[in-house]
Amino acid sequence: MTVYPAKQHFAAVAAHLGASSGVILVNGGETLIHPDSDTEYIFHQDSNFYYLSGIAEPSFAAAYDISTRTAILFVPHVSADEAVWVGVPPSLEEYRVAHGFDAAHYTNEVDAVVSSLKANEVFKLPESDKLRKAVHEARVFKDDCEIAIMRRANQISSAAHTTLMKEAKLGMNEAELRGRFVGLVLAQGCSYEAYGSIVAGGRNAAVLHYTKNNMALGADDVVLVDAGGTYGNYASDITRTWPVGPRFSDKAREIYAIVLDMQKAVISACAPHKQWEDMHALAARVAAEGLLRLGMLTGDLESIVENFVVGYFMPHGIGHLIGIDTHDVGGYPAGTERIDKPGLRYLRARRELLPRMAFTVEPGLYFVDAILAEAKATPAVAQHINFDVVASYRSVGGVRIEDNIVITESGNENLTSECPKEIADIEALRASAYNQ
Ligand SMILES: [Mn+2]
Repeated sequence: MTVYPAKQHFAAVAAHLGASSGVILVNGGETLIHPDSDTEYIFHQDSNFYYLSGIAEPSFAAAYDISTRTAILFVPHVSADEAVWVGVPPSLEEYRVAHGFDAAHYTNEVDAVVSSLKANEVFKLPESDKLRKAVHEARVFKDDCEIAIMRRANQISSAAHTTLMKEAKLGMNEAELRGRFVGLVLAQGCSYEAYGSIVAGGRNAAVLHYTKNNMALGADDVVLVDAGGTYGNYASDITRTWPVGPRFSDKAREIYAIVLDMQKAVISACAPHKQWEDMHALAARVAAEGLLRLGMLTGDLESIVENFVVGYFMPHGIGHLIGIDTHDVGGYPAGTERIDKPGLRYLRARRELLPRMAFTVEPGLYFVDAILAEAKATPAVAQHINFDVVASYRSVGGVRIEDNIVITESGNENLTSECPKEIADIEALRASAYNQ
């Protein structure tokens, strides 16, 4: 069994802290109880603590002596009474070895052990902003072990998406698809869905964070499925959009083809030293070219780009960092501001792409009535939009295609390459759903 490289992660954090001595002390998450009940919320480990310990259970702590590079794990004591309910836990030594620590103690010894280290400074979470920034920066760069876990999270989630495409039929409820997806990823070892899945048929896809997931799928609809499993505490975040029937309608196919072009252009461009906001701009340019061909946009391409017209059809950013959290930390390093322009305003990262960063690439085009009304009321934007043509595509709702990539020395690795997205592959799967 591979040991999660918690100790190397402490060393990476110490390097980002720029400290040659002192102690890092972090507490894990605690179990939360629903108000006035004895029912627990499903436990999610504190992400910073998981990164530094590889421990997914509640009530632990961990410390690291920077100068001696000693990692110490603190384990909650389980009484004989409690063991009746939760089982007999591993011993201190078993925990120490399994998680690659140098020493292990019970949590009631934290203060005594830390003071015995006679540190000139104790950096502690959640109190120390300096430590938090260092942990976040370390988490941006995934090591081989983390990338291997993320590969598996994405394989499992890709397979589940493929199964939905193979099985879903007209008249099924969005809830059935969500339930099937969650069942498939749990059966393959995921601990939970990485975020509230979005299963949005037809016009529901025009609600960006649609989570009702409770309507029947209609014959002419495309369905947008944004779902991923969390495996080994690392998230997967995949979106596929496909026809409920065996084939895309002409209108849906045209929009899908443009979104696929946007995504391929961005994935081809993602490489060290590119800027993430430039990836967003590239997607917007490819979309503008495609929508010009459809006659949905009119006029000069450069003017369309300068007026952020595509931002009214893709109101979200091109993607985000991903890791332990779906929207992972570190998107805006200190001193980086958001860009207040349509589409760019919600960009979840602004930074230079470097090897070992993991991103989602998730272009989309949507027909959101409220945003289109705003476009109509903005002359510099409205001059470039043929609203009659827009109306003829309104029933498509929205299309998004989302993959997960890791930046490499020479470009990137697509972790979701096993999840079909070519029109011919999707239609073959959809046809097979109706030929059983
Ligand atoms: Mn995403």
